[in-house]
Amino acid sequence: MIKSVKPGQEVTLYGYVHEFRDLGKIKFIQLRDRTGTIQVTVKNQPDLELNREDVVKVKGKVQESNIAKAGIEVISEKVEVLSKVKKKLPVDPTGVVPSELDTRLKYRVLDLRKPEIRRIFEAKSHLAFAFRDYLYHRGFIEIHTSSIVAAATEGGAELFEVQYFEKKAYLAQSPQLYKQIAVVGGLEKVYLTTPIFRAEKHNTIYHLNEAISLDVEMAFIEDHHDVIKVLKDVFKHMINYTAEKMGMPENKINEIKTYTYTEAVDMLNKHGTKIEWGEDFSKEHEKALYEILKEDAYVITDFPADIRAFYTMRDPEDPRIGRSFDLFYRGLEVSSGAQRIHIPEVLEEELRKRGLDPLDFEFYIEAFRYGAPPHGGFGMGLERVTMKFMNLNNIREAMLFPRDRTRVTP
Ligand code: AMO
Repeated sequence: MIKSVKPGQEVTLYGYVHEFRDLGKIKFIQLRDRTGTIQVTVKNQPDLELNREDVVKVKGKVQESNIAKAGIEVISEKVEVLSKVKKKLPVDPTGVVPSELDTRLKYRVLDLRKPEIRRIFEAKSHLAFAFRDYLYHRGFIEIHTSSIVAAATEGGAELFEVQYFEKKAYLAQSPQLYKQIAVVGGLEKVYLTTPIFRAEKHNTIYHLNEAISLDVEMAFIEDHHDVIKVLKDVFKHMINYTAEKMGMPENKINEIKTYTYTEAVDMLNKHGTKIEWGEDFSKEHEKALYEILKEDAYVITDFPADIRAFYTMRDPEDPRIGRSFDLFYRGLEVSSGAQRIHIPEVLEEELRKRGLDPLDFEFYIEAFRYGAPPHGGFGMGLERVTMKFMNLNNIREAMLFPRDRTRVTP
């Protein structure tokens, strides 16, 4: 790796030709790998001809240098060409000439060669690792559930249909039903990092048609506040760990406060953004709330039950309210969750209320007929968190190969 070489070492380095200067007898390569660039001075290969982004193997000795930017250079014994660039580069991998997002995504293979683009995926890797690491060390079990499912969980309109032999099936919008069954089955505390699929037709900067969901589900809770505590702790750990690793201490967060939906509605109305109790937050409401609170992260709880998914438990004291919550990060909803209904008859009733047929959910409802602990959990969108952590303008930036209405390749 280029970053770790020291003067005096004999090295073999692999990388891309970032720049090539040919002065006849002497040639200079700026050799680049993902850790940095180094100057290579070539004095013994007069025929060597290179272009930007050719891939080479360099053997040589590292020495201090007055002219090289990094203060060291490699005096080459041999440069071996491993791959030649075959076409004009459609995206400038140095980023000096900017490209549109569409073009960059089409040529992601070149786009990724820019350090600032690679950093997005380094941050995403740290965020996902911190999520897993935190839960693993607290007795949660990582589970894996199928992406091919028979029923909708988050509203019927946003499903991708698949032909599953003679039957119709769907791509999972969420591992919701299965993480619940796993917990009720006795795994008690589980987490997943899994693709979710949403056939949302609209193109927005916050929606992907395939995203990565970080899911948690846990049994034997008193109410949703037990889950909110885990959500806050794991989220803080994800952000603070990643801030440390990425050298972005300004991103660290401390306390995450909780407000009820009713408090949020009051705050919005008081500050001139009209909203009726019972309405779901629009993007404008979310933006206005962020401007009022001016906090990087906060949790809103106790949404009206009717605007939440069918599996949300109602508050026994005020059934208009669902034991539910959302986490907002830099003004964007990044996670949502709830205490779940664990009484089969109540589940059936909530399904019917929403015009859904309990028969379609029989395998799920059945799981609650053999003793089911009170339980709850949440799902968190990894790309949304990455997007806000890295201050990106579009969620597509946070997905290596994003799927949207018009994009299924690369
Ligand atoms: P929900 O539908 O709110 O809840 O999704 C949870 C989180 O997943 C992310 N997300 C998305 N990210 C990018 N593009 C999308 N199209 C997209 N859809 C969702 C968001 C969102 O907050 N089963 C419940 C979770 C639970 O209760 O455990 C669920 O799926 O960050």
